[in-house]
Amino acid sequence: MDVSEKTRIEETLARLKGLLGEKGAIADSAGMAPYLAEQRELYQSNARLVLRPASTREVAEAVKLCAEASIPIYPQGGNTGLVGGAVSTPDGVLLNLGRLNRVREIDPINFTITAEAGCVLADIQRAAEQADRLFPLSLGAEGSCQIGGNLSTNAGGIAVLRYGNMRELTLGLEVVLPDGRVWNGLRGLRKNNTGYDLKQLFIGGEGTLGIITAATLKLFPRPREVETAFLGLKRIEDVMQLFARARAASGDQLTGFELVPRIGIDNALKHGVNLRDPLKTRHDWYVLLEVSSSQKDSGLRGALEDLLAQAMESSLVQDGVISSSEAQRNELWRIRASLAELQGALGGSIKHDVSVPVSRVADFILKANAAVSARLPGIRPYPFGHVGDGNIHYNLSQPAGADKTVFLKRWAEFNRIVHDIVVEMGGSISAEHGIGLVKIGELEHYAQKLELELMHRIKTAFDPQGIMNPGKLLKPAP
Ligand code: FAD
Ligand code: 2HG
Ligand code: ZN
Repeated sequence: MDVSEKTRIEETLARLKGLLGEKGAIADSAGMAPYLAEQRELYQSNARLVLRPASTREVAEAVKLCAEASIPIYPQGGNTGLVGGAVSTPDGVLLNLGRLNRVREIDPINFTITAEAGCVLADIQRAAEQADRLFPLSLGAEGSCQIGGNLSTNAGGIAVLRYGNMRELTLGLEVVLPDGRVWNGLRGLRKNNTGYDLKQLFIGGEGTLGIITAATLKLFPRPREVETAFLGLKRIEDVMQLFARARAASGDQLTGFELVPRIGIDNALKHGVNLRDPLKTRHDWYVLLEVSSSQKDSGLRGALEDLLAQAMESSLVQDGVISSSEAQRNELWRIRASLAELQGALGGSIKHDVSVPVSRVADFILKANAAVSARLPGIRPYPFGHVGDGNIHYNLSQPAGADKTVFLKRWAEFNRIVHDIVVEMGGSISAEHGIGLVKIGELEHYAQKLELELMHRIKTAFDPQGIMNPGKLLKPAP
């Protein structure tokens, strides 16, 4: 770097501090540390400054200054992402959206909420509830992840089956582009056929095309009745047969259908706080099934009992419980939520957030289990998650007593085994967590050449300088 460039960067950093003030431009290492840590401890960020602007105008002006000095910008929400998407480098600034946290409008007749990107997901759920509406996105990190992060990763979670993922929940966006201009696409329209749907490029764009500052999101009628069951099954094939029956019988009332493996229950009972086995008998597989209705006295419980009685009669389901209180329901969901949090207790884990057509889920798990066990006897498959969407968190825990570092060195090898099976079944190597840094090589390996070419051309069209979250999702163009 020559002297004039160094001076230009120093001047820009000083102007950023002047623009954003003490609260909005953090330069000391203790203040920066929480933003520079990474969820899975796979990476350590670094940055010239952590920026915390408090308005769209401040984001736009900060981006404009960075663009003029070609300083890389790394957008960050709640920093709960699992693929290293919000990691920053020493030559850049990390731009955290946490202070843009206002709900701008709730329109109960249009069934929409317009909120800033830094709003925490759980706060948006609460704001909707106070207006007697439902914002349905729900996931384990909802107490800290932010709407901007949810949009940029196209987050999924436990209610996609009924309500769709973030892509389907979004009507409009406001975005600061990599040159500092603001695109106001905050429309609350269900129908709008005026050319390319630009918002979809930013949703799932992992912050590589611009910084989302606000969004208009869909709301739904609040459920008046919810019934939750925890069921024990013998075979993974039975799980998927049960799914088909439940969906056919319940239609849109089926809101959640989550897979829990026995290894997850054993681990939760050993390492979780105040968790109990919901069933008296042991089973290889469990399903957490939820149905809901926006009507009172909808006959939901009776219909669920009938479905389960028939499933037990035909030996599809071995045992089960339907929750009889909100407390019991929460306890069942706590077991499901603990799966991700507690897996680390089993040592090193290689994650695969994959999807296949729902009809191939059982086939996938059986084939992948056989393949990874043949490669490393004693490896502990830990498959769980949103199987009603065909999304399996096909995580692999190290063999008991094995060396964690040695196991994790085989990451790429196991990725290849599992992802080859996924792709052969017409599936996806990233169902809901995104590409970030972790899967960048895998995307290059599996994406069609034409897809990659089009993605690079989109990136260049929006961000010709390559300063917006560089090195994420796509490798920088040569
Ligand atoms: P961050 O981690 O801060 O950032 C994620 C990506 O978005 C980065 O690339 C970042 O640069 C970009 N970004 C963030 N904000 C903006 C913005 N305003 N504009 C542009 N780019 C931005 N994910 C699921 O989909 N389903 C689950 O069920 C689920 N469960 C989880 C459970 C646990 C316990 C944990 C730790 C994570 C889970 N996740 C899940 C992953 C994670 O919570 C989601 O990916 C979430 O959407 C990330 O939001 P965030 O605000 O933390 O984003
Ligand atoms: C979940 O569904 C999350 O619990 C986390 O998506 C998955 O940790 C994981 O692999
Ligand atoms: Zn998940």
